[in-house]
Amino acid sequence: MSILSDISTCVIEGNIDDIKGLTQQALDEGHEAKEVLDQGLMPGMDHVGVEFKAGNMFVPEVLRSAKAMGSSMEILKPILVASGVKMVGTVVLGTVKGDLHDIGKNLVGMMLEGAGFEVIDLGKDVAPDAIVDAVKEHEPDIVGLSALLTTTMRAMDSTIKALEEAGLRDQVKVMVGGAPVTQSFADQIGADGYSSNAAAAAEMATKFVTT
Ligand code: B12
Repeated sequence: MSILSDISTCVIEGNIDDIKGLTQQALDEGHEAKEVLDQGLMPGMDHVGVEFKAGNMFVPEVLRSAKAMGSSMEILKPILVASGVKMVGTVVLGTVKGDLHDIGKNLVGMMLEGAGFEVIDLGKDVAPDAIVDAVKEHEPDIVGLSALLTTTMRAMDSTIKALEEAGLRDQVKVMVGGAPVTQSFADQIGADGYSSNAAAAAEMATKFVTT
């Protein structure tokens, strides 16, 4: 097996202990950082996405895979950035105001990074104005909003309205998610997309920037 498929296996198995060493070894052996990303990490994460969707992998395992991917990306990212490799797109991500749940949002962020996006994670309890400021500063392709409480879902609506008021709504796609959020709620507040899980969120984001 090649070192790149060993790296894929580390992602699939959530092998945080070995992936950094293998990533460094692959670079030392002359593989380009982009090659390690495209032929090592991405196929691993694609596999995880498929298995998660099929119900064969569960949240803790996906988190571990995403963490393994993140450890490798710590080594690759500075090289990719320095070599000018364009990320697929940029996403400003946050859990909305009043809401402190961030496990799902973090998972979405990791899957987006896995799909090649630069993720500006604003954290949790993020006010609409902070999203507006981040859109002005980072000019992302997509804004991702997470909410886990029926009481905080409304803050998604306020955030979209704040983007409209700032004249920024047409510049970004807004995708929403979190356990209480539904497609019909997303439609009602004028979001561009909704997905029920992190793998589908990354797929949707990719569609937003490629179509
Ligand atoms: C962990 C947890 C907490 C932790 C949060 C820790 C953390 N760092 O996140 C703590 C203990 C802090 C907490 C606090 C509270 N919680 Co709580 N919490 C949960 C719990 C058990 C799990 C949530 C979770 O992480 N799920 C796993 C993740 C992976 O799933 P997920 O978030 O849905 O994300 C997935 C998708 O929704 C989607 N997704 C998520 N975000 C996004 C964003 C985008 C853009 C997209 C496309 C997709 C997407 O992808 C993710 C991955 O597949 C749920 C119960 C449950 N089983 O859901 C209750 C729950 C959400 N909490 C609840 C409540 C009531 C509270 C409290 C009010 C309790 C209290 N009285 O203090 C506080 C509120 C604090 C606050 N202001 O936010 C209720 C909400 C009820 C409701 N209908 O509003 C729940 C449902 C429990 C219950 N049955 O009553 N909680």
